[in-house]
Amino acid sequence: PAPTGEPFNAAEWLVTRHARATPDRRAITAIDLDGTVRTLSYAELDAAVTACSAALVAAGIRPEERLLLCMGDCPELLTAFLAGLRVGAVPVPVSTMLTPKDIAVLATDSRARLVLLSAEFAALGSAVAGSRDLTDVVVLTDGDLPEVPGARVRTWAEFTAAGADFAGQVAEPYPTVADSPAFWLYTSGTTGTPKGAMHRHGSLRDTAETYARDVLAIGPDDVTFSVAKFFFAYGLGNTLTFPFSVGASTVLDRSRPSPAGTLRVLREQRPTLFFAGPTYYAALLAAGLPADAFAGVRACVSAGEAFPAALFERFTGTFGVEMLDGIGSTEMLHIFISGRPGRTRPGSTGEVVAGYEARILDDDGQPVPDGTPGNLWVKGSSAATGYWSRTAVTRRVFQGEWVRTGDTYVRSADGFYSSLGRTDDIIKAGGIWVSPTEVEERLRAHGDVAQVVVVSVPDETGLDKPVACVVLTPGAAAGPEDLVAWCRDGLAAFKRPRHIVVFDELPTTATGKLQRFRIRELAVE
Ligand code: 3SK
Repeated sequence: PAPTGEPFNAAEWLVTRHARATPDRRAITAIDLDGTVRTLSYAELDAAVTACSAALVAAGIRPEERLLLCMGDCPELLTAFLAGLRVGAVPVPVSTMLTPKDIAVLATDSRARLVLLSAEFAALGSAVAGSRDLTDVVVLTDGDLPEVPGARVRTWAEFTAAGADFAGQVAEPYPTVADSPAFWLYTSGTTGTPKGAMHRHGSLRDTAETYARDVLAIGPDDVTFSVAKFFFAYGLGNTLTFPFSVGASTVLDRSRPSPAGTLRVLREQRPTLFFAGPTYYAALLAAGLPADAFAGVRACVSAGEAFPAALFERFTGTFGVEMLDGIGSTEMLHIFISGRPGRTRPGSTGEVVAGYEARILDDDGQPVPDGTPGNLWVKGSSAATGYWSRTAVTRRVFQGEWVRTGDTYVRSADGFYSSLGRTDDIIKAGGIWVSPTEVEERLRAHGDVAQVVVVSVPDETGLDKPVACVVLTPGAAAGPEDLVAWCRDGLAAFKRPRHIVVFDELPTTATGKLQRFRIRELAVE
């Protein structure tokens, strides 16, 4: 019997149908770490995806088994992701900014069968050793391979060559339907424990239609470039789903984002749609890019954190480019409230994207009138089906068709939504979640720290950054710089507090609970 539901395989939809219709059209322009540029047509990408699919089958990967991808943005990352979809497996792209310990947690939690690393992250191989379900590690390298006891370790070339005899088995994609499990993206919560948001094949098409087609009016001649990397939900849509939904092309840059590198991409690759977050737009302004840097870009898109009005106006005033702010989430896969071309308002995220519904509720779940802040909830078909193995938190966040965003918002009478920050204590810095609990735990492990609270404090451009408010132990020798360095060593670097504020004592309630809101006010002063 056929599987229930509309047959739909996202890899087939994103690549194979274009490889048939427009085989020679460019799909990817890839800039490697040494600056060399490679291009792939749709036909070449499709062939690479088919070869990788065969290699997955040869490795014994079964539908719905997880493939952990920890790789810089390069053609093989997109190839492996698409091949996973093609064979019905579940690729899990993970952050390249995490520590080996963090990656080991994700390999174990996801029960990954296969881990794929690009050369610059090869050392993570030893971190995933001992992960219970792991059988294979593949490294995109011509050089040395890491030792991973208990797993077969191969280069990308060895892995794909082993698929040669299995091509016949992947001539057709695995018969997924729109509702089939497709891929997971991890997100962290207030406690720092990562949650794997599980997404369906159909959701990729849904975000392409609601946002890329209806808001961006993307077409085959567009060229996308996303500073946000592929492992973010935001980057995945910008880099892969949106351009490939219409047979357009994407620019991949494997290196760490820098204003000089971005200027080179703008000049040499001429993207028409540019995606980043407010912290990066502020860095581009501060770097003094020439006023015509965005001359070839028809729209810049921003997401990840609220865009301060003054920064929005300075950026658009300096570069004369349209800026579309938006809010999405890992749970919703992409943007559901957005500015639209010709309809943006500085300081406001924008209007609800067609296909989604939003509502603002008070703490009792009752709708609040326009102009009154409340909790933002959203409904739309791209919502994740839940978090892997996390029932309690899934039930709190996914309630029927509605998803709790955790953001406090206010709606104007004419339908524009503005962010007032997070409803919980979690911090978003540079568009990336930082759990205050995790940073506090690290600081508490330092012998000179008696008490600590980590809060978000706006910097000079109005963008939130983590700041640690500490009480030191009597006779403590460590200074603020030592404590920042302590965090940089023990945590992923992006989680480190940008400042340490030393207090004699931290304010508490009558019952002795730390008053986070008051501590935040004091830290701002
Ligand atoms: O943070 C956001 O606003 C966002 C946007 C698109 C996709 C995913 C995310 C988290």
